[in-house]
Amino acid sequence: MRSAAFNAISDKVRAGERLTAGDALALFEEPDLLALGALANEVREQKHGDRAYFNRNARLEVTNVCYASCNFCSFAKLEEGMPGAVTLTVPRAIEALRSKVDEHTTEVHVVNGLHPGLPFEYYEELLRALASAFPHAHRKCFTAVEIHFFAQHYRMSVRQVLERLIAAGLQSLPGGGAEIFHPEVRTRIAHDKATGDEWIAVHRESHALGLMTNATMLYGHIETFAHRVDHLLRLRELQDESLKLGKGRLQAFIPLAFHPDGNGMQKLPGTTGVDDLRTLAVSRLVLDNVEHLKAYWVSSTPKVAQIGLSFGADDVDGTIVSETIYSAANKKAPEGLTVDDLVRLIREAGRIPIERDTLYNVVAEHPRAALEGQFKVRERLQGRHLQVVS
Ligand code: V47
Repeated sequence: MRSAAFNAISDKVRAGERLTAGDALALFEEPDLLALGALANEVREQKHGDRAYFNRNARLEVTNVCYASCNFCSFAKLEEGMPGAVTLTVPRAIEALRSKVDEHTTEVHVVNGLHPGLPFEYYEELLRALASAFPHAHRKCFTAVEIHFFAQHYRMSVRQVLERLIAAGLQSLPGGGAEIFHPEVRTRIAHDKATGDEWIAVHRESHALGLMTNATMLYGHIETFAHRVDHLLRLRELQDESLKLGKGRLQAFIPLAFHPDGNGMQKLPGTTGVDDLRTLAVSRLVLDNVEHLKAYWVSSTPKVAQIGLSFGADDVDGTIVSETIYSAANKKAPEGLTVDDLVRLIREAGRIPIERDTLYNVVAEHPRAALEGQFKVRERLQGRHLQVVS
């Protein structure tokens, strides 16, 4: 069942050799999913041992008004005044976050629609208000698509936008808006926002200014494996450049499984668990210069994210109270997970739960599951089974 190419690729991985586009494509097509997962797991354990990361984060979308009309999006409203369109004033945004943030929250993650009617000062004011209301929470705000939009709309360079936002309190960029970089796909699913090259240029500039950023890939819609490979290789190339410069860099890569509810591609079926695991594993093997790989439980479900911790991933993102982009496209997604939920999910995967901050500083290390604990779980499950049978 294993392909002929797989052994040669395994040898390259074990020798620390970089994989080519052809290797990456062969891995996406590899029939032996478990062998692929085991190889990605080797790399994951070399980098992180048994550690698996999560954080306590809160999400906020201050406006869902967005002039762009991405086919995959179930969140955006084209214009202010449309049913369901929401734009919070800065005080209302802070008020909305107060119910989600406590003294243990280490990150606020803010992303928005591309609203043509707000002044740039609104975003500066928002950052200053976040810093003053929640000084303990790192501000990871605005996707590269938003930064590119700000530059065009307010007639500034990307660097000027970033410098003003950093002065107002911006601390890192999330990885959203990357979708699929290749123009064959991007022009069909996201034709009126930053191109792939423009997305990359914003991250390059952010890294040069010393910011850490993340990167995502929206997969499981109309793209081919070759488009995914192209996406991964462009990110690897960006990271090579940024590492050479030695300032900021990509910290984590997050594959995002497409969800079809309520958007322009709702006839598509969405991804399967096997594709989610395969995509994690190939990402781990190809992105040899990116430290962390997130199995984002919101997109893949907590159960698949948990298994993902043995397919290359070392992070499950965080408590995420509470996001609206995915919940608009997947009504079944839970709103947030507690720290206890995340610790249990990681422990039962046989990993050590590490609570981190946005920059991967360790906040708390939770003990791994004791063997005794696992036996207790087994006894409990057997007990339950016996009750059902008897
Ligand atoms: O940019 C939108 C995606 C992203 C759908 O940086 C969809 O740590 C699936 O970027 N189906 C926002 N995906 C989420 C995001 C993110 C998530 C977790 C961690 C980080 C990080 C960033 O969600 C968007 C878009 O690519 N998205 N609609 C949909 N229907």
